[in-house]
Amino acid sequence: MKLLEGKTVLVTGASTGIGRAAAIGAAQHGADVAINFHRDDAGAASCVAEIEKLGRRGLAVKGDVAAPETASDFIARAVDAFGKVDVMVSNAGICPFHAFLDMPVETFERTMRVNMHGAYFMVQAAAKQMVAQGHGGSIVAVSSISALVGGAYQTHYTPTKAGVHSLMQSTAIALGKHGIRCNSVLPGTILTEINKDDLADSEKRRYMEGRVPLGRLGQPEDMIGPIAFLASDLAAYVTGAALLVDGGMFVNLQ
Ligand code: NAD
Ligand code: RM4
Repeated sequence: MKLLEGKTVLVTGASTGIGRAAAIGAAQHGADVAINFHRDDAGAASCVAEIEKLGRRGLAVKGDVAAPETASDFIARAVDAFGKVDVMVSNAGICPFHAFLDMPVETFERTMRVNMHGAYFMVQAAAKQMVAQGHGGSIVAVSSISALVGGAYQTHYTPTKAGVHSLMQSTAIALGKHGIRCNSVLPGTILTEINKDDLADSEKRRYMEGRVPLGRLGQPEDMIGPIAFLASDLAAYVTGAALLVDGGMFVNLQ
């Protein structure tokens, strides 16, 4: 069953990981897809090639989400190419693991700017376009299980993920009258570039795996269904919600 037939889907940070899977997954579900990427030209080109192999139109637009003009440029380029924006998946993010007491100011500020400011600008730019179009839309933010629980080496990161989740709650209210739904997905631990070094520590990896009732860490493709569902008309009465996609990690106390 194709959930996104005829829709135009935009995904930020889609040259790798969850964003790439969400972009290719949207094409599998029948959408044309525009991706934002930061530096990885080859990754972006191969993501577009996968989208086109599926018979859908693809477009890659380079830009740093921390800069507000990246958002307006991304939306304008996508509208030029595909005529409209139906779905925004705000996914780009960083997590440079670091201890709290000696957190470098630059690391803290950059993490805030990419994860929180970046999501804010992208969501706002997409919403402006959707309001102008007049036929609603769907925004899905990639938050995290880390919106709900902490991490000793993530004191700069977890507040951004809680912030993104909160942003979806407030924009759901602000945009409801325009028929624009806003939800977040909360991935648990998904094997991507963002945690490659952290999980290279075999003890840490075994600990994280042991916390998951389904018995494995996630793959980027595990995020396709939940994101496509929230993006689609199947979720027509879902807004302001958050969907944990963590193999049960969050509820696993004892
Ligand atoms: P990833 O490193 O593969 O993907 C992050 C993407 O964001 C990369 O493509 C990167 O180039 C892009 N990006 C980084 N800074 C950017 C910038 N300034 N402008 C534009 N793009 C930028 O890792 P991922 O796990 O796929 O991460 C995607 C999202 O998922 C992040 O927001 C992350 O917080 C979230 N998340 C990941 C996990 C996990 O376990 N992997 C869990 C919860 C949430
Ligand atoms: C997630 C969660 C994961 C971690 C990534 C980087 O939000 O905390 O465990 O690997 O971030």
